Amino acid sequence: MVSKATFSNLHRSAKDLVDRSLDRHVRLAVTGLSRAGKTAFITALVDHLLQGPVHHQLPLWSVARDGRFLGAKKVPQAHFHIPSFKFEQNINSLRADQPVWPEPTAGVSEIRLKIKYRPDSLLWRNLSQTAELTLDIIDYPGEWLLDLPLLHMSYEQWSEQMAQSLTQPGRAELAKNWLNLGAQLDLHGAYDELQIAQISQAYTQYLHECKAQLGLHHIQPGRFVLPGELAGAPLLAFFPYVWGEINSDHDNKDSALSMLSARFEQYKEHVVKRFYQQHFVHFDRQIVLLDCLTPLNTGRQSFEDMQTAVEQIMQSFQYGQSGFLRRLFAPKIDRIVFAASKADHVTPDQHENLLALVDKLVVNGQREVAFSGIESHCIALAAVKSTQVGNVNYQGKPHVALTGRQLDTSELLSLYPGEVPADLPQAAFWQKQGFDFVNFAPPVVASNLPLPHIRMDLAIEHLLGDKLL
Ligand SMILES: Nc1nc2c(ncn2[C@@H]2O[C@H](COP(=O)(O)OP(=O)(O)OP(=O)(O)O)[C@@H](O)[C@H]2O)c(=O)[nH]1
Ligand SMILES: [Mg+2]
Repeated sequence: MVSKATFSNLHRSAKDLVDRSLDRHVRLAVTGLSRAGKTAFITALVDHLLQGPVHHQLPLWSVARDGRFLGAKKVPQAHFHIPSFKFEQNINSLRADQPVWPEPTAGVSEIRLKIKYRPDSLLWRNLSQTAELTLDIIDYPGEWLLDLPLLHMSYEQWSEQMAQSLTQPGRAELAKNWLNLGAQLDLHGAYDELQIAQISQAYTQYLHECKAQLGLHHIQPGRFVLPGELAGAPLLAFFPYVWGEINSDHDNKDSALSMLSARFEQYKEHVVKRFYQQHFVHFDRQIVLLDCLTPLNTGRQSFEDMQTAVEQIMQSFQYGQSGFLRRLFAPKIDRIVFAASKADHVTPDQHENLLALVDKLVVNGQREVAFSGIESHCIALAAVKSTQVGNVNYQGKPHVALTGRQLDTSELLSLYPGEVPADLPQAAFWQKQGFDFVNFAPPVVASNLPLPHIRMDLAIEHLLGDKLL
């Protein structure tokens, strides 16, 4: 006889199965700061899935390892108003006779796949031989998450913070043109559209220079350097007032100050909030790609800036404690992967350190992320492995080294790039500056073979493994 408790267990597992059968749609968001490797990651991921189960190139993905992955196909995306991820263009570049990396991208885009697999559960097998998961992959710039703190700030507070940031090394020098132009502004006088547009352009130029010359990513407002479809809109024609105290007591509605504060408020409302409400709210899974190696190479300021940017990015996933965030959007993300990208730039003996470094970068924020009910994992990966590992003889002894085609010259190069610090680098690391980062061209891959990678399968397992049971 079936006891009451057993019956209730059976009932529950049957219900779980029905729920699971309905839960066959995942929106996977891929983000990271500029050049972190988002486009390469998505292109490689989609290519692996479209290649199907033939090559057994994904042993750490349980569904593929167990022989349950049956294949995938590209289907029309869900939202026709969102630009399509340019998969064909990107994969043609990577798989060309002389492969090149995909073009940089500036905004949000998406692609939809259907994955066919054989379910794991015995009970499921009785119900259906195969199942399908609809996977939407969304690419968006991590810089857009850096704007979140603006929502808590007034124009005055933001201006004060930006004035302080000018004291950081090298910034005031790059800001010279903007500072000179803005010094002529009569804040309480009637606003002059042309003058505001000119000073805004100079401010935007300054932000671009911070990115290009100082390797900085923590740039506000984020859309000024990555405007996407907002390029040229008056919504982006404002700047912080850094030429003295702001006294708004006796201000009038036609003043430059009123115009600047109004645009700042509209930016918060129509750009920052809208991104969370239209996009972020629908994400189920998230991978944040972190290129730790370029800032290690560029220097201390660039690395510390990335660290601040990462802390800032993590705030968007800390809604567990923030009533404000939960009111702004009803988040659903339940898993995040923090991935050190481009791991093929260091020798395998350094992968452990690279992983430890990512761990250290995110560890503080991770506690809050866990409090939001989000499971998180750290990994080190290469979307498209562009180097080979071998030995070179140096001073009569064999040393492990990487060989790849240098991006600029296309020439083969063997080098030992140096040691990755396993902890956030201290002063001594910067003094000896022992890291030698070289950009490599993508490898030449025969059209019938999968793209070589490092731990893409582990990334897929963390992001989707449980959705394909
Ligand atoms: N060696 C190696 N280099 C990589 C890999 N992924 C990306 N890169 C390098 O990093 C650059 C940027 O990669 P993208 O995928 O375009 O990065 P992104 O985050 O989409 O960049 P934006 O669109 O500009 O924000 C590439 O042009 C390559 O030089 C990788 O797996 N291995
Ligand atoms: Mg891109």
